[in-house]
Amino acid sequence: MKIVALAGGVGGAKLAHGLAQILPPEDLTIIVNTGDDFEHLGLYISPDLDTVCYTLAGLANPDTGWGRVNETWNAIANIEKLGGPNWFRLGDQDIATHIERTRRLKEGQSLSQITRDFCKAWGVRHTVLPMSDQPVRTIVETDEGDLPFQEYFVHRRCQPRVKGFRFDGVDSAEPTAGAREAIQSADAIIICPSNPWVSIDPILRVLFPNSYPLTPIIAISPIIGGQTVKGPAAKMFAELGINPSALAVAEHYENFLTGIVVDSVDSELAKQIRIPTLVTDTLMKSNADRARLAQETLHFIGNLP
Ligand code: FO1
Repeated sequence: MKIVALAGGVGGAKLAHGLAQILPPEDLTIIVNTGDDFEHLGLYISPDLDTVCYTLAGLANPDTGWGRVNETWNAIANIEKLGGPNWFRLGDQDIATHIERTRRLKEGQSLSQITRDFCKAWGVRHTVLPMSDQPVRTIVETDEGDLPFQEYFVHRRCQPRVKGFRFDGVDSAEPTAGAREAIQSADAIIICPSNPWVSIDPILRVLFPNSYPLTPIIAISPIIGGQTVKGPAAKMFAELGINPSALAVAEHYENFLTGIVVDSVDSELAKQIRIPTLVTDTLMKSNADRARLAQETLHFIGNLP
């Protein structure tokens, strides 16, 4: 079965890793959000792409989910000592990724080409693609004004109240060629348990600007028992006046979703969802959990009416 997975950062990367443990490289393409990308310290940072690649490569920091395992922090400590910005924690190994990516971008290479080369160097055999090679920038509209995503997420620790979202550049951003081809030949599209508002919506806007494909599209709810494992998705739903729940996730995607996977704690709520629903344990604490959830999701897709 050929699968396209749409992923944001940490939660998305975990399911992508589960799928990669099961599917051969030719059957899995992971299309990643780049709305969180930004320039910092003169470097081009692509947090979700790096999180997905590091996770697939077994290089991710298990404590944070982002950044590198066995990391050291000498560069950022010295930047701090010199009075530079230290709110975005770049580790020493991670900085090498950003320096080399920035160098190649300046040479005129595309983000997708660079990602392909980096994946090869890190031993990632499945295809990881940015959603677009053109810039899309997520802006969080808050009661304290419009904030670029990382400013809201990391610098302001998601504290400002959310009023809406904007994806600057989205109307002129083209999907990467590989993404287009993968979608055309996919048997199913899996929306990983990433934030619907800021991780998945930008990808959907780039890939499907006018209409959705007929391919089955299945989402895994990132909301479990009204809360998120990580990140501000539940807070965002609440601040936008929507009760955060797996039902709200199903309704968020209702125009095109074929099926949804929700956690066992939401089994009662699942009865209110009007599309095929798989109820199972969706918390991914170990590599085995990731593979099991991926396997169950593929089985669910295989048995869809
Ligand atoms: N998230 C944080 O909460 N604090 C950080 O200092 C931070 C640094 C960082 C460095 C590199 C990288 O690839 C990711 C990093 N993240 C950090 C995570 C990132 O901002 C978010 O997880 C994503 O943008 C949301 O998916």
